[in-house]
Amino acid sequence: MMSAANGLPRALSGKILVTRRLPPNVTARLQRDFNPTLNPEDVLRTPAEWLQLANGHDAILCCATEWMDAQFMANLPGSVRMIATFSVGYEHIDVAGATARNIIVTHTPEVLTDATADMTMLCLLAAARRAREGDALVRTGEWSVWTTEMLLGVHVTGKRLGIYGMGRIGRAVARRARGFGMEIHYHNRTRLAPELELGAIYHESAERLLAVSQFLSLNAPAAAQNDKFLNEAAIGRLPDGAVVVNTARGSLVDDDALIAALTRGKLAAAGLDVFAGEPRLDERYRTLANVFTMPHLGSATHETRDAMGFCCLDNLSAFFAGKPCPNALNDQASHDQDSR
Ligand code: 8YV
Repeated sequence: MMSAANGLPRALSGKILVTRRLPPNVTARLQRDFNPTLNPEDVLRTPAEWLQLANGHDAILCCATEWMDAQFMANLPGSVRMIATFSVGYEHIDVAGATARNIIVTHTPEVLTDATADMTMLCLLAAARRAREGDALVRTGEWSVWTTEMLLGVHVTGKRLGIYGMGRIGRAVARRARGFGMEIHYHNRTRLAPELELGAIYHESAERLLAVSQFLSLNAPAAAQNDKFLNEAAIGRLPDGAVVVNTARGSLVDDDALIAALTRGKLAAAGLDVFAGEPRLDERYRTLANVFTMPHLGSATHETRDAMGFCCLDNLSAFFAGKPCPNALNDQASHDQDSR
């Protein structure tokens, strides 16, 4: 393709529709290198509104808050040739539909691995050590005396941690948990090579993993096969008094089953950073003392959010330069647990 005055291929003008407000450093580079339509007020819009706004744009830079299903893809204006999502998860995008229309879709793997694994450990420790109740005791002024029995939690050192989904984030959780003296078990579609497994114990079936998991961390993507993975039967297989952590997606959990198990004491506690239908969530989570909650903050550090934005921009730059996008999803239709 011939280059136009701005250095972009002639057929493309670098017009990017940006659906959410992004970190200042990312926005500055967007404005320097492209011709973006920004959303400085961070207005949430309907798919129909985004479709209308997309007219005349070459690319869309979106977040996991924008649902782009088959109908959305079918109705996207012909000008749109690429979608870069500011997330590692991409269940909100019909990648097959995009591929059918020759639209490239990219995501942001790797850059949020450490932050999300940190959040997993935060949720694990907070749930095990009753951080929610302890914090409330201090803040409400109800802490009047120290006793040997107050708010006793679940001991972490020496316990078995089952990791469901041993992709990048699952492995980063394993690295951290080893430092806490935990024994690592995992289930994945395929067994990892020894240099990635690092002594973690592989279970060919999720059922076997559940049976040994005194702690269970969900680190698999929101693929159809993982929908409500943690249901009544799965919870029934966990050892009594287990602690469950979810920093992946709310859709992996059957809320009724989890809440019932936490209420009747089958499970000791849960640490949840993600919820089905968030930011709405099952109201019972708000009042259960043994649930530690966070509002989907897994990747929420300054450094990580900048890196996620720059990852999107690197993919956009490659696309506009006519080069392969480093994090394209289109040719990886069989992504599963390993993709996070
Ligand atoms: C993001 C996430 O913050 O990247 C993901 O898949 O779940 C989060 O860490 C969020 O989705 C941003 O779009």
